[in-house]
Amino acid sequence: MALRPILVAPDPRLKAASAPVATVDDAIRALIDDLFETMYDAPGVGLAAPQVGVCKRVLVMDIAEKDEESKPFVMINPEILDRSDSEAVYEEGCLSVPGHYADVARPDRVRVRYLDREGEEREIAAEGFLATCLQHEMDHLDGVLFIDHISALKRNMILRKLVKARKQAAE
Ligand code: GNR
Ligand code: NI
Repeated sequence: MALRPILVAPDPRLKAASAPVATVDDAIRALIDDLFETMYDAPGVGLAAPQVGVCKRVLVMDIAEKDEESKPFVMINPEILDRSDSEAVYEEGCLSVPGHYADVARPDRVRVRYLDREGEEREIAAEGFLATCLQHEMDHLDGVLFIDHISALKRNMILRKLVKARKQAAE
């Protein structure tokens, strides 16, 4: 198990579409372990493989509150089967967009098919914050960040600040 560095926008690797996993093997399970370790350390409620520079369709999530039992989720090659017409708005953040938050509207309910850690096909119906997180993580697999869902003005302001912060950190 290892912590992996999390990429920060703007980084071309966060804009790329990730490739489906052909076989769920021990190498994929090792990646999953690293994603969980990195997500809990950050801490965050989700993490997608491209955020650590691995362009594979793998994500992990755990939206349990601190005082709740942890509810780890792994999804490999997730696909949205259905989305509701009704939307919900949540304030989103992203470990790859540190320090910035914005309201994003997304379908309130989604049904998703995916492979679990054993490579077994599963389906989940998610609503509320879980549905938002799931869509946020799945977006990463297509090179999409939450700031791509807000106005270009706000997005460019955030990206400029991230570039400036990176330059200052390098000094
Ligand atoms: O930790 C995270 N919090 C969060 C809050 C609202 C909506 C989505 C998220 S996901 C984010 C971790 C992350 O960047 N996952 O890709
Ligand atoms: Ni994110």
